Amino acid sequence: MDKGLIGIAFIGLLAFAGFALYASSQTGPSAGSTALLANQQAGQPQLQATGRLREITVEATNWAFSPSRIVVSKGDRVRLTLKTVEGNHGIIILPFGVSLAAGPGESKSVEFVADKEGTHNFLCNNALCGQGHSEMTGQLIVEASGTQAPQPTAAILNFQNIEIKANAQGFEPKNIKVKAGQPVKLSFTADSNAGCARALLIKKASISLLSKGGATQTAEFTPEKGTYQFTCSMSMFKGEIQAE
Ligand SMILES: [Cu+2]
Repeated sequence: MDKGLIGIAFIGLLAFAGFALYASSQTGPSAGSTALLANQQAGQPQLQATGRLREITVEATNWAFSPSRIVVSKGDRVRLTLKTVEGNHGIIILPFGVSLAAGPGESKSVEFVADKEGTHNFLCNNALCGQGHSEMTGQLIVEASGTQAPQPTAAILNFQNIEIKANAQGFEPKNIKVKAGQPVKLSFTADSNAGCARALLIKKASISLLSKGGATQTAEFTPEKGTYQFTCSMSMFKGEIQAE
């Protein structure tokens, strides 16, 4: 009888040890140790950095980014950390697939390769941000690295000009038709009551325009056949450009 009990206890112990071993093999190393490339997350092929590693921390407060102007060179690998000092904030930089959100006292990081030259707006996209939300903007400037062939001038292209305006009711017009395959020059102007519609985002075309003080901002892109949704920074206001 005693022997039977010991046998049952032994089998139980074996089963438990086996389960513990299995469970630990499923957990693996901490997921936090692998930082995903933002470019990779967006489903694009992995990009090779040709420049330096730049570690940049942007502090978010109510309601500003510091620094609000970041300069890197084309080809740099950027390790960007969003550190929220107070409030709830986020940062999006559309051309590089960057989207981070952090609550009070939190830090979040992402890595990407700065492969697109130019001035790229960044914005807070956290819906919990609060009343100063539309003030939270900044610029990532990607400068040419070394000597490069000059870009062909856009003047020879035959642009389709479109215009979007923003006010407290959102965007106007909300439905725009263009020809696919022909470059579009988009002008965007927001009035002083536009709130979060001061930012116009077209994710599919990696465009983020910001109109402050009634200034007109422009962007150029060549649409493929399909629908290009545009939104404000919090996706409250929407519209679309149809390329046919
Ligand atoms: Cu914010």
